[in-house]
Amino acid sequence: MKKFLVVVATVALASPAFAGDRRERALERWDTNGDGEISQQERDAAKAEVEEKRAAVLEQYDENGDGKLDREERQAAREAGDLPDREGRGRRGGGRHR
Ligand SMILES: [Ca+2]
Ligand SMILES: [Ca+2]
Repeated sequence: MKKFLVVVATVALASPAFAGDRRERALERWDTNGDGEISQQERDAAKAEVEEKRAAVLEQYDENGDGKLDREERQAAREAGDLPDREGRGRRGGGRHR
């Protein structure tokens, strides 16, 4: 089963829909040693960075203190440029729920 997932991920990354911008930008941003691949370590670092940013944004924009950003709060953050557009749109296959 795990192997199946790896195959799917590989195919997805290799397909034109995924091969372009997104992957390149991920590499540009997170491939810190420049070997053209995101290693587990780099992935962890990326995840930590994203989490940290998310936590900071949350802290700043969670007006009603419920621990998450509702639509209005998220919009405020986005308008201020503190929330990347692609976040909160569920484009990462529901990855925003963690
Ligand atoms: Ca690397
Ligand atoms: Ca809130």
